[in-house]
Amino acid sequence: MDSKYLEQQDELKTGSNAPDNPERRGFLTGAGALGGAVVAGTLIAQAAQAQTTPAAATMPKLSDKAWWPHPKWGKDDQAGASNWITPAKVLDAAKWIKDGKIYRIGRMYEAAMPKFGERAFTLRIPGSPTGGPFGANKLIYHDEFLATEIGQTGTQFDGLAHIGIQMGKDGDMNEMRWYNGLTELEIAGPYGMKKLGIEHVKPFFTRGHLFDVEAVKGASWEAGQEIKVADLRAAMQKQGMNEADVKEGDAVFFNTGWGKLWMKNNDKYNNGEPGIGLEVAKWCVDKGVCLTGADSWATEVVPNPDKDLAFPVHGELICKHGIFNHENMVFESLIADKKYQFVYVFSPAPIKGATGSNGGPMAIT
Ligand code: UVW
Repeated sequence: MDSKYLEQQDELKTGSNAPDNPERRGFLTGAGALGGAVVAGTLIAQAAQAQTTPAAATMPKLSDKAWWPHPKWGKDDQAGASNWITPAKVLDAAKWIKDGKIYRIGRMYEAAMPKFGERAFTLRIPGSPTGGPFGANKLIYHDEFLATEIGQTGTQFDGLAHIGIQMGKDGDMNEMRWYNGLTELEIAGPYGMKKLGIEHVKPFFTRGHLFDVEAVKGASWEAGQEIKVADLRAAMQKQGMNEADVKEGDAVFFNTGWGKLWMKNNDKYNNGEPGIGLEVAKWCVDKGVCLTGADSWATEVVPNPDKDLAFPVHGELICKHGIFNHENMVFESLIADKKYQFVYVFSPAPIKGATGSNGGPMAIT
């Protein structure tokens, strides 16, 4: 796949790709005064800076950076890089199953887990039990009621309606652009997204490659540290992998060590993270991967080393290229067994109009 849009990054340094959600702005407000430090509550100075409305003259224009129609999947596509998962791809991936071992690479969901901003995870079991007894056999049962951002808490799969880019003037819904150039007015609906909902994403059964950059460094990476392509190459060398092994439609995962903070130091976990930047994003686009994932809450480096940018990898991969992202993953068992290549299996919950999915991703070796 071509990467011409990634090469236009200089034009994007206007900050207009920063989210303009007032609630999210609340998390960012005030961070600028702290000189780049990341403070409790996910206040990110760099992101706050990127919130600044750029001068009109420097705003990106629709005409010079249109990423649509998608060059491979076409203007009407809503499935993005899940289109890579063809029967041939599945058969090829299946060749990597040798010992039949299944690894859980998603985390347990619980109310106390780290969450971005004000997101919530609230589980209630109505009644004790919820109902019954029924019939002569006296059957009883429990239900559950869950209130959460279903695709944005815990181990989360980012769909194509999750990330867009404000083009032109802030607040102009005709210039809030999503995958395939769809506008906010075209996709948004009060009872679910009218387009780009998670139900359009095809189930994944594909080759997965894990880059244990924590092992390369010999220690956990720190917030704000960017994983570069050179680090991936060092991981491949250490793990006995070849760059040519990463093929179109494969999934790539990054282990940074940040996941060790999960439920141990949630404040630190939430306040920035190490991760990939635009250089590795370009590598992913060039490789034609279907998905990225990491042991962190965004996969990408936060704050971004370029203080003008906020979550630029999300914008590049999800919005512009339809490449999915899986966050808050856990790779410890794979690493303990030195299993760096496996079959990644995940089917997003097909909730009509949802922007993401929770669930239980697997690695099969
Ligand atoms: C954002 O929504 C910016 O991040 P995430 O996809 O990590 O939830």
